[in-house]
Amino acid sequence: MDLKEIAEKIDLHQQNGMKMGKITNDYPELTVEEAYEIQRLTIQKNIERNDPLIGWKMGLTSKAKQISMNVEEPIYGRLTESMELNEPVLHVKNLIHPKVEPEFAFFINKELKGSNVKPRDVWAAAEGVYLALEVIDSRYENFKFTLPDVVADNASSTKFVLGTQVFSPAYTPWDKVKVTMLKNGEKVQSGYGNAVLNHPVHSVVELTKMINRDNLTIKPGMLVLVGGITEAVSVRAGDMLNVDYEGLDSLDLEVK
Ligand code: 0L1
Ligand code: MG
Repeated sequence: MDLKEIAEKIDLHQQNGMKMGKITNDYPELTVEEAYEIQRLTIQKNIERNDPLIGWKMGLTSKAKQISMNVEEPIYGRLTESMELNEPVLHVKNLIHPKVEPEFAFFINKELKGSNVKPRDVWAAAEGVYLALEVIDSRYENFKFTLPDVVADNASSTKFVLGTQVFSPAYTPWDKVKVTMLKNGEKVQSGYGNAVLNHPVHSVVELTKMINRDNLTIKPGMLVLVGGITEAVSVRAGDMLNVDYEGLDSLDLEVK
């Protein structure tokens, strides 16, 4: 199995929004560790195209998603500059079957590293929290995959957009924030921040520990998308999303 060759194939499909068969159809023995190496090699191609790494995302952070995939820990993906939308408009032309989920994004401005990191270390390193919408778009047919497949495909990362306002990490109990998503004026999802590993801060703790296995750290200036607060909602051209984060602000996303 040539991990570099697999990474090249995934990169091609990510860049062109083309669906593909599961990697594990061809390589059923693919391990999660090898899949993270494929992810790293794939994102290395973005970096070589002047699309730098700007942060990390956590996925499978809700108990419901972990049970549905029969896993006991979340997964992570890598965020590059081209994934960030500069305005709340999503163009779906080069996407396959996009879904949107409400999240928080922690802006980390002090290095986080090691296997013993605690919530208070994250609070000391987090300069701000943004309200965020993540667009996921698995490259696999019908959004169906095994754990190594989705890890290799960068945890379905595609696009994200942040709210304009930054919030102090300290004053808001992020686990208690109620989030309601409307699609074309109809309520489609709602949830609380505690859907993310009981408290979103735990997601940054877990990420730090997980990447430490490969001697990686969260560098100052990086963003961390902590995981979906509700189920992800499918979107298509013409849709309008309005997401209310009770007591904080609301985000809109126009789909074109
Ligand atoms: O951001 C996420 O939680 C997605 C993780 C990968 C699983 C999926 O694509 O649903
Ligand atoms: Mg997500």
